[in-house]
Amino acid sequence: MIRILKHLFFVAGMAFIAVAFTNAYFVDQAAINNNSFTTSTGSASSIRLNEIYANPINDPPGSSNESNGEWVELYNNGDWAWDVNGWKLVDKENHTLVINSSKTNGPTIVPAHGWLVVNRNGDPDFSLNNGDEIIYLYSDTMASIDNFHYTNTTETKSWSRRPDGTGGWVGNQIPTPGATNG
Ligand SMILES: [Ca+2]
Ligand SMILES: [Ca+2]
Repeated sequence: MIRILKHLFFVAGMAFIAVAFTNAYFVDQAAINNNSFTTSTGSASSIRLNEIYANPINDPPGSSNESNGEWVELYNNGDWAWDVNGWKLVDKENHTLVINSSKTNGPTIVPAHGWLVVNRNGDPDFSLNNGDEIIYLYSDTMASIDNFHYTNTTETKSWSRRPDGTGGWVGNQIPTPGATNG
């Protein structure tokens, strides 16, 4: 009888250990799967230049000052929000605008499948030429993310990717800062 009880305890113990290992395996697999999911969908390369508003009405009217009206919209193709604090916009003359809350007028997060507007906000160096211009987007570590070259603009109209984030660039668009293009 004692032998049978010992045998039963042994079997129950082995079963308990087996279940414990199985659970551990599934937990690890979930962690691994989750990790690879994060890596494949949360990427700086998901961020794109999406809309450029280079030719606003002069402020004040009659002047040539556009430093408070120009902006660049970013779009996030990914499934995870991305913080672009410290990222840089660089123009053809190699002038840099550092993206921070003073340029986004708030958080510096580009939501998943969402937009973030970066305003020039009076920056004295960086500018969006109304004629020939190349705008480059760099990460905070100066990784090249995206760029766009245009040769002309129309006052109060924008250059826009259509559709957002993935499409080609189209000029003479009605501006849609922080919202879908077109
Ligand atoms: Ca301009
Ligand atoms: Ca837009």
